[in-house]
Amino acid sequence: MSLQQSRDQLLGAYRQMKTIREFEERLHKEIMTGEIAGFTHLYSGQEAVAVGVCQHLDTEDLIVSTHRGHGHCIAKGCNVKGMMAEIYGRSTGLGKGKGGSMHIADFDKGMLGANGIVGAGGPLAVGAALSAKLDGKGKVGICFSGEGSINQGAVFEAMNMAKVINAPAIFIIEINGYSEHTGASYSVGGVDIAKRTEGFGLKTIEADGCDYHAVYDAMAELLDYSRSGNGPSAAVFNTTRFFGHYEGDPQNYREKNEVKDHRSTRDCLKKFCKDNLPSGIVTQSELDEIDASVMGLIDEAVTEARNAPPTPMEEMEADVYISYE
Ligand SMILES: Cc1ncc(C[n+]2csc(CCOP(=O)(O)OP(=O)(O)O)c2C)c(N)n1
Repeated sequence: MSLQQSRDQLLGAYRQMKTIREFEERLHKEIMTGEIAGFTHLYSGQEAVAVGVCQHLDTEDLIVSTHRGHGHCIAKGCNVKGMMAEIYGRSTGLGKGKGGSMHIADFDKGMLGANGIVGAGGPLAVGAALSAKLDGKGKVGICFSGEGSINQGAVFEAMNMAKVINAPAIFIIEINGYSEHTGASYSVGGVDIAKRTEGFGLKTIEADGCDYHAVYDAMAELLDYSRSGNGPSAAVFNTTRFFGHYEGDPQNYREKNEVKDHRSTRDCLKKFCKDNLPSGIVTQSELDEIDASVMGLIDEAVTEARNAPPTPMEEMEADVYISYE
């Protein structure tokens, strides 16, 4: 039995997941046009994790993301048009077009940043958790990361430090099966990631990352634990990614029909509909309305980004360097 959620909560969660999906599906097409510079890593397929986690958070809870960060940004409330403009390198972007896909951040929303360095989020999240602990308002610092990051020393140190200082840090590990092009069964020694996090003394829950309700329920328990002064915790979610590691990845390392099969059997949006339509708590026409409004938003985001001015050369260095004198 899943935790009960109101109709508004469920519709809100569906809207977020659908927004992430359409943002990514559209970007996949737009990148082919050659108009977008830089590397992009799409999150499509993993939406239930970002949304199931962030549905519990407010702007004072801080999250740290990865190179595959669009889903975390949207779920945490970042402005979708500002994100699209950022990816297009426009002056209207959330980082004035200087960071691109892998450096989207919005401190006002408690989104401390995507990050191109695998594993770098761990120490940042512990810092966020320490500041939350000192503030004493029951807030948390959350580190999203893939199973590749779990082999990084910085993440081990972060987990250890979080436990030693009893900080409300929560490590979310999204197992999408691969680190770049290497299967998790090869790259993760011992394979059982939950045992690793438990080894650091973190309360750990494993759940299906393609099931919004499973993620939401697991997070309710972990947040209750970490917000109440019990220290750090971890969630290990099995999920899948629908695109390559980066846009342009030929994906020769995947089974021929793997993505097609996952799109038909492990799609978190389909699962959400299957779980919530039969009871009538949400209706197909409500979901259709959301679909239409999301498509409209993404269309506008792309058109506005395309038409926005690029960041002028003379502003390129502004906000990049800081003087401590
Ligand atoms: C410290 C560091 N080492 C290597 C890389 C190159 N790299 C970029 S993404 C990636 C794989 C990360 O895999 P995972 O953490 O599972 O995240 P996913 O891509 O599956 O979301 C690697 C090795 C990097 N960016 N930073």
